[in-house]
Amino acid sequence: MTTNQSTAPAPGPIAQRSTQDWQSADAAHFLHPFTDHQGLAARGARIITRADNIYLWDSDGHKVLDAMSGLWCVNVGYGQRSLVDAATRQLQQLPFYNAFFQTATTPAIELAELLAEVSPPQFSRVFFGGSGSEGNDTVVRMVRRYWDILGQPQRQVIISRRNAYHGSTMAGASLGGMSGMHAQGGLPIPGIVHIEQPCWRELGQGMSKDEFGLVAARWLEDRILELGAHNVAAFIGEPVQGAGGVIIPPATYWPEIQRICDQYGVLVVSDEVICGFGRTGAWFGCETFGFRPDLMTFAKGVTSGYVPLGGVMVGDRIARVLIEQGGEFAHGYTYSGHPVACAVGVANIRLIQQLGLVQHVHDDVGPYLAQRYAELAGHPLVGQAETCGLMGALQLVNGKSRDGLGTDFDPALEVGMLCRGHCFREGVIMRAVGDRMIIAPPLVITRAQIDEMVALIRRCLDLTLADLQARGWLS
Ligand code: PXG
Repeated sequence: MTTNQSTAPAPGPIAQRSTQDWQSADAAHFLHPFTDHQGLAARGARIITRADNIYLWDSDGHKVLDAMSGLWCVNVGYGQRSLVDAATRQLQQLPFYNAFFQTATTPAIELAELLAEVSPPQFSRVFFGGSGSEGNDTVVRMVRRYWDILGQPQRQVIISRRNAYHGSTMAGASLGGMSGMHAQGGLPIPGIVHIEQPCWRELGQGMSKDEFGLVAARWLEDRILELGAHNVAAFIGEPVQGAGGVIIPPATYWPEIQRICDQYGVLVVSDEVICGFGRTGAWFGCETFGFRPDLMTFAKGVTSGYVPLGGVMVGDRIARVLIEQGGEFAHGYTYSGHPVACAVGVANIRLIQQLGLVQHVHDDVGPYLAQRYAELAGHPLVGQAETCGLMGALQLVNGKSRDGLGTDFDPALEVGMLCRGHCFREGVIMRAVGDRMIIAPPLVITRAQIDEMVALIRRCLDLTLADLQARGWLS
């Protein structure tokens, strides 16, 4: 072939293929992530065909409010022209070049500079990858390399938490604390251990939230002492656990974690893949929760999901050692610093700055969501309603109208999934983590759109309640 023109027949426009046709081709060829394919084939995938602002449309023209920002990533909302233009310009000028052999591209340099500007002051350098999982793989190799250079090669162990999510690669899934993931593929890899999560609802009964925050942080100290501080390389955590169900730690937790890590010389890694880029009402979640990490993993919101990009912000303490004493760090990806992804990252961060989205979450829509969620706490199915910035969780419980508190449903009933089904049909996307209904809408959402979203959520809670009543599952 001497031509770059494809000889394959062009796929027909969307209108020429029915939803059913897409669904059967999907079932025949596409293995989806985290999916039971027999169940999917029986129901058929929902085919999403376009989006604008905070709304999606499927192949049947059904409009839905995307209260999950795609997958916690479309921070600036859909249809932002400046991101599309940045990608188009870069694709035309230089679609790819690598950063391995004494070369760099201008978008990667520009994004590195901009990330240093918006990150906390200890960060002036970045290592790029293609996703959050790759970022966390980089973290594991980098912290072990750091201690090795410093003559402490036995400092290998990384401490994480049960019910954490840090990705799906071997290192990412090992750092994560999902037992279902560990069971598949012989994980965790050696040198990764887990402590309990700072979930007050599950583990803090009988204590105030602040008391529990200190207790939960001291589980880290206990584990460091058990392992021997000289063996512990780092502690990693999401400021707020996202995929684990929007678990918001007590205010006392992170400062105490920082104190403990400082005392024992353990590095602190903040996984900002969900919390970064304005989600909590600050540029990064560590700023909201008052700690000072040595490394920050990022992905998702760095490009608002328009193209894949991730990486690690490397604190000066680590960068200095790697650069001045380490020689070559034998690590990197073909797409480390991909010019198109980085050009979109630059346009995305500039847009967040121009629109003042971090302030918008902090001062306006974050507090407004908190207020509207506090009202939802009165719903007979809702045992707890919590928010942090533009993340929210509603815990569904049984029998609240009987005793005012309620109890958890039998997990086998999959009440969360029932509610999620009502949500999609009614036109709002929420995630169900067990019976915890979670949201993380685009940061561009307005107060009026929050009202619209909360009205839809309330309606879905009502429908779920009626459904449970009809099935005789309420006590
Ligand atoms: N860290 C955190 C905190 C994440 O939330 C990753 C790392 C991995 O990023 P990549 O780009 O490799 O996927 C994530 C990803 C869910 C869900 O169901 C959440 C994620 C991914 C897929 C599903 O909530 N978060």
